[in-house]
Amino acid sequence: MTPLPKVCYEIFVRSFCDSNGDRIGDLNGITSRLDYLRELGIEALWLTPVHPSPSYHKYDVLDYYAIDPEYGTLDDFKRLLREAHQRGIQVYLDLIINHTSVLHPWFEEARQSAQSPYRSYYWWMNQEQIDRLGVAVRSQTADSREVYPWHDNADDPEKYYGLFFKGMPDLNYDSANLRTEIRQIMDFWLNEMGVDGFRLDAARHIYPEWLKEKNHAFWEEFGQVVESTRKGTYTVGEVWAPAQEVAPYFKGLKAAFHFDLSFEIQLLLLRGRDKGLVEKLLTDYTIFEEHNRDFIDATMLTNHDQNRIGSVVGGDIRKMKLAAALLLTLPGQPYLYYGEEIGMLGMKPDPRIREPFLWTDERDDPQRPLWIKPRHSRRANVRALALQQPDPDSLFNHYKRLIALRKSHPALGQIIRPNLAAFPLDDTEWLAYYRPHDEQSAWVLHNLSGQTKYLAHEQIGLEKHQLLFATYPTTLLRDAPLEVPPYGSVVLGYAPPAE
Ligand SMILES: [Ca+2]
Ligand SMILES: [Ca+2]
Repeated sequence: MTPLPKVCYEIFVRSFCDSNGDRIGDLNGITSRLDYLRELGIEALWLTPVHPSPSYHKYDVLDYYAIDPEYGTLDDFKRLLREAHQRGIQVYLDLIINHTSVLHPWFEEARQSAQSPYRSYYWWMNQEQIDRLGVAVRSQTADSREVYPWHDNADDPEKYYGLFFKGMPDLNYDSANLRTEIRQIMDFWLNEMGVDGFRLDAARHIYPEWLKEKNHAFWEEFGQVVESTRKGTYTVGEVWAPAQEVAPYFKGLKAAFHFDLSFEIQLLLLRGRDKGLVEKLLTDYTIFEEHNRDFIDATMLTNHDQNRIGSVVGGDIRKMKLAAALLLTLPGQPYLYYGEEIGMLGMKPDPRIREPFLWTDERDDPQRPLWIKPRHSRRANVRALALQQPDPDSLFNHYKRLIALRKSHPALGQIIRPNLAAFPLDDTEWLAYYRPHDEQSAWVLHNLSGQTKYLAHEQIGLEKHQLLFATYPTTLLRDAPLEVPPYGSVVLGYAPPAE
């Protein structure tokens, strides 16, 4: 079985790298940057949707068996996979099966007549049925602001359900034929194309709100189908909800994104004080474990639907370094969002958190996508990668060092059955925790404040330590207190006790 990647990377394909001069990021552009991703230490890629679609983000699919010509061809995709695999990088496909585009042939057929064989692929009701069920109006959720999810279909007496907006009709998994279609799509991508896993979009919405108790059974069956289609396939679900609601999805999906943690880390950085992050994580693990002891906690600072971490912390590179140190020393399977490693900035609306990657400082770097004129991540306020690579103090090299650290120390890189213990220090401007491991345990300390802080050796309480990592050069004299500059992090390794 393929090993579980220790550090993953989300690419918003349109904005990453252009290969053919149309200034739209594409698959060959990604392939041309695989050496960069390997240098950074990435072991898996999650690509945002690549199928033909009428939108710039492509989360409304027209054809599950093709690549949008803007991004390339199936052959380009195969080459990307081959080249990625040669570098020890897995590739996950973003599978959007909660809805299709309103222009997908299934829906175009379905909307023609109630007798269409595709009618049952979607949700249809007349106003009376909608009112009887009391589902005409929904409450907004973190991932959808749609309040009126029922949409008119010309002079059809029935409306169709589209949770996100009228351009994305929701699929109806009570249809056995639809389930067969999805099975064939998965088989194609796993066995004919050879992807390593799926990121499952909008997993918590697969059934509509009035039938949401059917969601968990759906994903359990899905998990079995994936496993029988190709054993060992990785799956990660987008369940944008509190941990309690995420937990049951681990019965069917191997991993789920930890949105709660993402927001806790952001709050921690804004407050400069810890309010029980480790305790919160330990509680979440207990909840997850009830459903699957081998759950994979997919962690991130932010993704393509959240304000970029660089902007959340007001563009302060020191706080971005602290954010990186938190993500990469806590348990879980971390996902970097492209450009985070060079300090890219971005605040909603959505296109503004998905701006082009800055490869070089050239005014008109031909590989830099230009589908949108950047407002946040401009050369004036984000140092391009080429400038950061030779600078040992750059954010990029900080990420690179942390990733290498995580990969080389089993205590830090453990994903299944997360090893974490609190290490209370009586001062909420510190965050300290312990990552126990048979080989070598690690002790992690973060200074959350804007002041240099000192910690006496007695407070660490353990004798045989070795400095594994420090954001800033740190003194570790036996007789002097540990000195940690503002927003600095320190990782110490402890050998197992001598027999
Ligand atoms: Ca292009
Ligand atoms: Ca749905």
